[in-house]
Amino acid sequence: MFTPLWKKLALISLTATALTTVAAEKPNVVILATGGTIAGAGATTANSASYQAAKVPVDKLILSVPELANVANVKGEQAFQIASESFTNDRLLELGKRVSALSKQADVDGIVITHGTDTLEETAYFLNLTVHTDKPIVVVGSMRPGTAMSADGTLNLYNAVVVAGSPDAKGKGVLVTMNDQIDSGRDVTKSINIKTNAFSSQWGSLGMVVEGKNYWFRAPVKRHTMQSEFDIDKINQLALVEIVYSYGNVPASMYEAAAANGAKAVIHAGTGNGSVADRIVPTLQKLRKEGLQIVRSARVPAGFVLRNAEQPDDKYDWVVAHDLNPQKAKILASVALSQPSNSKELQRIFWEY
Ligand code: DAS
Repeated sequence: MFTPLWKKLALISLTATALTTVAAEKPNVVILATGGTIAGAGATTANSASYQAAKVPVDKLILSVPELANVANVKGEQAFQIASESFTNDRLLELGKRVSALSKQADVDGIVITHGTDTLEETAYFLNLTVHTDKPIVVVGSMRPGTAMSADGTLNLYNAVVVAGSPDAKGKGVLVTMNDQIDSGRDVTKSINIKTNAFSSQWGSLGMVVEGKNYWFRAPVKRHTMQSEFDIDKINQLALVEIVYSYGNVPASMYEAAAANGAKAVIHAGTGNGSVADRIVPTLQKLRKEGLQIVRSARVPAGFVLRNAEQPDDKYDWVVAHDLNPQKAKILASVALSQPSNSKELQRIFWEY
């Protein structure tokens, strides 16, 4: 049966309109890939823990999850291709500036960053502190490579794109979607190093994402993104901050080495509630007098460090990291000390962020 040309043309333009309308209805989400296990590849499907991270390029990652097209118009960008234990302050700045630039584009509704899990919590907190946008920014990784049986990266990435394209995820700070949870980039930490439920927040997740729908149960109370006094577009160097992991018999030389290395602050990953051995106190007092900021965090994974409890912080002019673990405290101190500060200001910042 012959179809007249005018009918064919009408059909084509109708389909094009329909597709454009559907595309226009879907959010525009950019996936910035940095590497990690989510881009990893193992020799066999049985290799869920032995594999090479940072192998699969972003375009292949997107192709491996065709369902992404049902929830968003997705574009990929390869920022880096590294395992995240190899992140540096320079990488953080480069990534943050790119995220900030993308967030300012009118044709970008949300941003996903695929990332290794080892330092994912540091990057997520860093972006939470410095990117001035209320658009959803979602950091996502995986514990198994995409080549393994029951790989978790596929659904983690799908969930990340759903959340990044969700208007109800706006203004909640930087988010992390792992294992169906939606966590705050501030609170989340990698607490298990070999299971898919690796990430947790001691004050609880913000919500869950299930079958493409977000379920929210709480909102962040600490300052972030739009309410932050720190702006990635104005930061060109992060302050050097070192962490000293404390233990019975820890020598004072560890703290002296941090100072000699040019650190602006040392994060004391203390035993218990950030306790400091009596033989270490004189060294910390000397270093404090020489200008090094002393921040008491704790090697204990949960709780928070109390100011002036067992340690006279007021008397020694020390800062407490509140509930931030040592690696998060390092991120906050390196951002805060990228501009002139003092211990009173630094303590305020640790209460507020
Ligand atoms: N080496 C780890 C990393 O890149 C692999 C991972 O878990 O993503 O953080």
